[in-house]
Order: sequence, then C-alpha cells, then structure tokens
Amino acid sequence: MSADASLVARVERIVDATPIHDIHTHLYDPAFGSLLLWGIDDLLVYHYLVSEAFRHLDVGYDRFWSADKVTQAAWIWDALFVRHSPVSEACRGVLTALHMLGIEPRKGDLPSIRKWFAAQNAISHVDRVLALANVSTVCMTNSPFDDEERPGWEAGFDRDPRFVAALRIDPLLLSWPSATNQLRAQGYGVTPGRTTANASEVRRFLSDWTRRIDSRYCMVSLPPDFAYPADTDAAWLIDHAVLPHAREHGQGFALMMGVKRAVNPALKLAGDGVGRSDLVALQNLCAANPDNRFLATCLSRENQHELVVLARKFRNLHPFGCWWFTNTPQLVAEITSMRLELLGTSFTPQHSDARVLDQLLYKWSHARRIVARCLADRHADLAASGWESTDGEIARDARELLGGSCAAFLAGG
Ligand code: HDL
Ligand code: ZN
Repeated sequence: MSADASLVARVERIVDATPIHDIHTHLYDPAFGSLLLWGIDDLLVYHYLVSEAFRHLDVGYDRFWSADKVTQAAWIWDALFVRHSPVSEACRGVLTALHMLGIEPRKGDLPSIRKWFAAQNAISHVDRVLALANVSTVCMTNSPFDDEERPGWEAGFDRDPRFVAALRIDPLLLSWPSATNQLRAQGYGVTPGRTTANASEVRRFLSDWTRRIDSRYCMVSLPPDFAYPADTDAAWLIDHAVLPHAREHGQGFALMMGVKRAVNPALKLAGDGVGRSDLVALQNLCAANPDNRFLATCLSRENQHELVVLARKFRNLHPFGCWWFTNTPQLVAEITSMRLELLGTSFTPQHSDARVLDQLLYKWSHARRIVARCLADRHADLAASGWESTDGEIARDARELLGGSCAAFLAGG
C-alpha cells in the first residue's frame, strides 16, 4: 500500500534526522592526504561517468587516458551535461551534490565551480560534507596490497574517528600465488602451496593488519563463478585462514558477489561488468560456518530475491547495499521493499561506495528518499491492519536500517 503524503513526510523527516553509519566506501581518512578525493574534477571523472561519457565521446581511449584530469572532466561535462541531459543517476548525483553545497551549475560554468572548490580547505570541507550528509561514520576500504595506502598505515597517524577501517583482501583470495610475493615482502614466510604453515602465516598477516587498522570486518569482491566448497585457493584460504581469523577476532566476513573484472580493460576502473552468481556458494558458507557472520551484497539484479531468502534461512547472513549497477532509484526501491517485506529491518539497505567525498551528499540524499518511501509504505500497511506506529518506533527502524542493524550483527547481537 502506498503511504499518503503526510506519512511519507513524517518518515522522511525521521530518516533525514537519523545519522548514517556508511558501511562501505572508498574514501580515506584525511590523514591520507590526496588519497581522499573531493571537488568537481574528481566528481566528474568518477568511473561511473567515464563509462557513460564514452558513449558520446569521439575521443579514443588512449587520448582520454593521456589527458590530465581537468581535461577529462571538461570532456565529460560537455558530453553528459551540456550536449545531453544529465538524466542518469551518476549525472544527477553530481548536480545533487553541487546543489547541496549551494552551487547552482546553471548559473556558472565549470571553471567557476572549480574555483569554488579551490577556495575550500580540505579539513573543513570534510566537516561540511559529513554534516550536510548527516553521516557519522564512514567505513573505508583498506588494502595491505595497495602500495599507495600501505606506507601510511605502517608509519602510523592520528586517526579521524569518523573514518573506520575494513580489511580488503581480494589479491589474497583471488590471486594467491602472486599475493605470496607481496606477503613475503612484508615479512610473512609463505609459499604458493596450501600448507598448514602457510595458513598460520596468512592468519598472522590478517591479525597484524586487523590490529594495525582496527578493521571492522574483512571484505572481498568475488566473480560470478565463485564456488564454495571448491578445490580452489580462495576456498582453501577462506576455510583455513579467513574464517578462523574472523572467529578469533569476532569479525564479520563481507562478500561482494558477481563482479566481472575488466570486461572492457580499455575503460580501466570503469571497465568492470556484472554476472549472476551461483548463491549456493553463499548458502554453503553460511551453513558450514554457523559461528561466522557474513555480510553479503550481490551485483546482479537477478540474485537479489535469492539473497533475501537465504538471509531468512541463515541468521549469520546480513544482506547489505544496492551495490554499483543496482544503485539506481528503480532498483533500490525494488530491492529495499523486497528486503523489508521478507526481513523486516534486519538488513542494511545501502552503503554509498563513495570514491569522492562529495558523493556522500548525493548517494545518501537519494538513498534516504527511497528508504523513507519504502518504510512509509510498510507503516501504511501496518496502519491499515490497525497498528499505528509511533515516531519512536519509526526512528528505531531508521537507526537500524542506517547502520544500527549492521553494527548489532557484527557485534554478534
Ligand atoms: O569492489 C568494490 O568495492 C566496488 O565497489 C568497486 O570499487 C567499484 O569500482 C565501485 O566503486 N563500485 O561502486
Ligand atoms: Zn566498493
């Protein structure tokens, strides 16, 4: 049942007032300096817009990639905002972010927008964006395999408590033989084999980095053909290192399932695609490891209903987010309604996946609108059954959906 305008407004007000714990982003603690991206050029060269712009650009891949960021941004602005209406979700997002910052792009041009950002101080801009987006914590994606990021952690720095960490381990699980070279370089005596000695060294690596960054969970993105159990390095490492580590440290293991890396390598970060995953792997993981807690999101629309039903079968599975290609208004509404109707509030509807600080403004204002509408519809149905919800109950729902359920799940609640 669709809620009436007054109930929608009431739920929107409550959802807007609820601070968000963003459980997955690619943002960095400001101490990482230039790794934390912000400003109009980074907004425009976001890989979502790069792939959309190439559908209009007569610039070749090589010429685009050899140009500087300002030039790339100007090409993207011209292709997607000037020569065509910016109706895609990623284009609209740029305009929402600018609008929330008080910048009206219709009244200015790209240089004047660039000038506004250039006049901002990085730290106060972080404060401004987090306050405007009403985001209280941002979970980063932290990889010991990233040569740019690792030195910062090894040197140590004063943490901004609003930026919490998550340990990203894709190379370990998906490219084990080559990952052993990087682990050996970091002082872990591993070989490419599947041995008990290797398993304990990998656990030492995971423990060291968990403590170093105080990570909330371990995360991996997986291809559509990921199988478990299986005679693969990934399955062996999950069984002999990652899951025992997670139990020892009371940590969740987050799976992002269904990404096809480098479908078009010429697009670089924009070149990844999607495939339907066989969720029997997730079913087997949850069934065989009842003492482990799994966060999971699927990239394929076709996997969403099966993921929700699996979460009804396994209390150690917490679905989260409308990831990447499912982060569109139509699919967020479809998936969030499905989850509310089958799981109540025991899931996390969205993460921003923000790569650029200012994206928090649009990713969350767009998500809040839809989550509020879906939640209002549920409360309209309750009212139709004689159950009038109080503001306090709706506020509890909002806290749970905007980070609280995930925090309770990860804490073992
Ligand atoms: O693997 C991931 O965490 C994905 O989110 C990728 O980083 C992807 O490039 C992305 O940013 N999607 O939103
Ligand atoms: Zn991501």
